[in-house]
Amino acid sequence: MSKERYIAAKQKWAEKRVASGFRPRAEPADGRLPPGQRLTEGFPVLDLGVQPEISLDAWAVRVDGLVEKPTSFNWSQFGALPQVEDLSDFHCVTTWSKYDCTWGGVAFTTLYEVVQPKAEAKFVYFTSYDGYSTNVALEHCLDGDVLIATSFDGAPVPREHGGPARVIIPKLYAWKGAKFVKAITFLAEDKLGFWEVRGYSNSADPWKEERYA
Ligand SMILES: Nc1nc2c(c(=O)[nH]1)N[C@H]1C(S)=C(S)[C@@H](COP(=O)(O)O)O[C@H]1N2
Ligand SMILES: [Mo]
Repeated sequence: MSKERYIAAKQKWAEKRVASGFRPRAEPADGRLPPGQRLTEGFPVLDLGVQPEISLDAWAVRVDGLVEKPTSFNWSQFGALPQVEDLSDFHCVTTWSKYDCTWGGVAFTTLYEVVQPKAEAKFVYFTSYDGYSTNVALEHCLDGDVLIATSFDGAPVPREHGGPARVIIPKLYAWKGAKFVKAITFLAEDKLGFWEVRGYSNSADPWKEERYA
């Protein structure tokens, strides 16, 4: 499917499900699987039809916006930051969930400490090398399990899953985690990202089944 048709189809899906009276379910399917999700053993790939190839030499992530110290990290600078690992479950809005993903990389809170956001900063806008974007309230980014991941299950994040580096926000639907991340921008006002302007929820809490806006 072409990129435009895929995007249009996914947007239409959100619109149709809203029009047909989709209502969030209150109760999780079990203690671990959020409502309306089913478990997958594999690891599906969701992208816009482009998997940008970024060599580690050319790679950088910029952290900017309302911060005291805007900083751009190249690959070796990023690798020199404190590294953490986190085990989490992964929930995609298209109803699949994957348990027990081990992500390694730099905690969002580490970048936060380096760039020193100003008091007005309340939202974060992520931009990716494939043109993708997504937005998250700062308070959700400050959870200890939010990472800019460079490894998955002990190996470099494969290109199709967003390498060299991708954002992981386990408590939100996975579209809030930008693959191929290129810039992280602190904002005073919220600014909707790629899927958020196309009918997907801004808050994206899988436990409240916040799929659509
Ligand atoms: N840059 C970028 N990040 C992205 C996407 C994308 O198309 N481009 N898709 C999002 C969606 S909808 C999901 S479900 C997850 C999928 O991650 P995966 O391909 O590793 O399963 O990445 C999210 N981050
Ligand atoms: Mo998704």
